Amino acid sequence: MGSKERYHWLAQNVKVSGVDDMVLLSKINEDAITENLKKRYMDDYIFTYIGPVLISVNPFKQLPYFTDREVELYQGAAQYENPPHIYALADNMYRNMMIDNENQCVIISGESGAGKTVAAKFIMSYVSKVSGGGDKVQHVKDIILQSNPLLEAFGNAKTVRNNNSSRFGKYFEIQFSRGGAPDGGKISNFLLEKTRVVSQNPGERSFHIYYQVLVCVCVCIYIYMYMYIYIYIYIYIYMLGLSEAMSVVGLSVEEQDSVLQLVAGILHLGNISFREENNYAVVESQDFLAFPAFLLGVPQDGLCSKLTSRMMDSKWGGTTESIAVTLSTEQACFSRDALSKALYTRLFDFLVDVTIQKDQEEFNIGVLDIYGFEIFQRNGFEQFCINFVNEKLQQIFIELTLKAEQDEYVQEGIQWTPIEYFNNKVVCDLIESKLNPLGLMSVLDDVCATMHAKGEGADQTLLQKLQGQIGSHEHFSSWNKGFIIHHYAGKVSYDVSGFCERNRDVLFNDIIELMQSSEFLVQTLMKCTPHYIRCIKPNETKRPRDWEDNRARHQVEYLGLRENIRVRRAGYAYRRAFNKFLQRYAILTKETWPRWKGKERQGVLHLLNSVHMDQDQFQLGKTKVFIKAPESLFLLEEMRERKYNGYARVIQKAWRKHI
Ligand code: AOV
Ligand code: MG
Repeated sequence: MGSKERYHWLAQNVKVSGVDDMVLLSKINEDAITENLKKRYMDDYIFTYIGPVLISVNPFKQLPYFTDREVELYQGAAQYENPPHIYALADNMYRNMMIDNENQCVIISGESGAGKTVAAKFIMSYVSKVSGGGDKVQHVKDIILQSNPLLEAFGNAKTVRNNNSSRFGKYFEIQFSRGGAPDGGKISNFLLEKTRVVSQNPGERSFHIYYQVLVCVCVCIYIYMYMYIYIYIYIYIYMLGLSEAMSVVGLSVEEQDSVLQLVAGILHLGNISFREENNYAVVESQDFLAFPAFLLGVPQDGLCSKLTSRMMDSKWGGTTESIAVTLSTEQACFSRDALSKALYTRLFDFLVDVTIQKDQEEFNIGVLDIYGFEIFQRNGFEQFCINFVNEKLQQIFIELTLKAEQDEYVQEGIQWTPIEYFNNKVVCDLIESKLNPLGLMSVLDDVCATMHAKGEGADQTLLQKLQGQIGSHEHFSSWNKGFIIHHYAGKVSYDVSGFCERNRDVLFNDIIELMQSSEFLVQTLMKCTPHYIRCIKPNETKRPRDWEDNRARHQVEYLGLRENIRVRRAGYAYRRAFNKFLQRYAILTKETWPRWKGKERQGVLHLLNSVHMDQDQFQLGKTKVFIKAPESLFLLEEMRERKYNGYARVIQKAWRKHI
């Protein structure tokens, strides 16, 4: 679409509703920000900018502006040309990657049900629509898009806050060739909420795949009863499109069969119950044992003894022997659940391990979509882990935007009035510190290492130790069932019961994984040019056009939007190293084209003076040029384009004469 058509389209379709970029608000306080978002939301504009940061409010309904027409509209367009849109952000990432040869990533944050996963899908579909073609590329695109429904079936579930809630964190990397065609990809998942396999809070459900298989089993039984035909489970799943998704990511028909058989096996494991006989656990009904044993492909008696006994080393004289120790009913239930969780986690890891990774990486775009901050009536160990990951993400946002931005001004010697903001590092330290004073995780690990986690009172000991060691911390307090953490997003009361047992269960896997992944987060994210989408959930009813002012304002507060706007407004929208800036705009003056011969800093100054940029619009730091308003930069871009077009015409003319 040319700029004329674009203008025409916009004039017809866009009505002014609040401000597009909240940097332009006349008053910067939480009320004004919330009011602006509300005004736009009520007019069906869910996207708003704070400079390069995109704010997205969940509309809870399909909006008409995600068609191919918009894909075309936003492709290659400058940010100010069109209304704010997630496609503009996606396009910006793709173009930055191509022009600056830098990896890009987008961090999507917001509480549970705010629209993170939907946003991640929009980004992936946009990038796949605007990037190159060809058979191999199409295959990679198919995998990228089809992995979504597959992972959602196995990793998402209905919770009180979101009917399709992600119960795992995901970092999706799309790899590109130098020409910009996607030719590889990689998914890293972390901290699947595996306890959901065996227990759920009231009003919640297990992973979607369970119910899909259950319905399928019912269909099979029905068909079997009427003796029409014997039917495989996956035929029903095929109807759901899951089979196609599995095929695209490279699973053979046999593997698909095994995956579903395993899910059914885990499902049936849950039916095994125990009763007590002479103080020991025995399986209540052998009937319930046979089918899961068959589905999991293990002998029935083997499964039975695995569930009701445990091998222990015992020393006799000088030798060590392994003997089977019979379990109590409580222990047997625990081992049954542990088996279900372990099987499910492995299955999930297997599915996530979609390897279309290239040997040699050129460029990539990463999308981070995790489970959002959550506060339930009862908050257990799972919520604690989830909220901690969110706390870390907020920390990354602060590090990379508010702090880094201000640090850079200081480093570059730019004149600047610092802006106050709440740095949640203090809350992260409260949880993860390994030094004095020890953080909550270390205290928890200590208690688990020294006490039998399921033993009476381990959780109470934990609570006492926490009170003793971190009780005076300003973001910590206790209540009769546990402790309260004052997170960046609000106070959450955690019920301490089950903490030790669950921590132990995941201690050597998930927590280490979590710690590594949060390091990995930080490190991977630091290496690329980050972009941010801050999602806001406007209500708890999940209904469209329902705006709860207090909820929205609370999110505006804790996401730090006010500080974000203030830093942005006082600061410089654009910064580039002198050499990169010179390279890009060299064509604008004959002294800089094709190459400036003097010092780079002088070259930049010469260039900016030649185009008559206002003195108060820019500052030169030690290594970089800082430009205040995006409009000044757009002006430079336009001049550059005109020059190039002019040259192209001259060359064409000369060429025609020549032939
Ligand atoms: P989340 O990822 O942020 O929650 P989702 O992306 O799953 O939230 O969004 C929740 C629901 O809101 C979706 O299933 C859609 O019904 C609706 N929704 C969100 N964004 C849009 C949109 N742009 N257009 C239309 N409907 C939308 V969680 O994974 O629970 O943290 O853990
Ligand atoms: Mg999600």
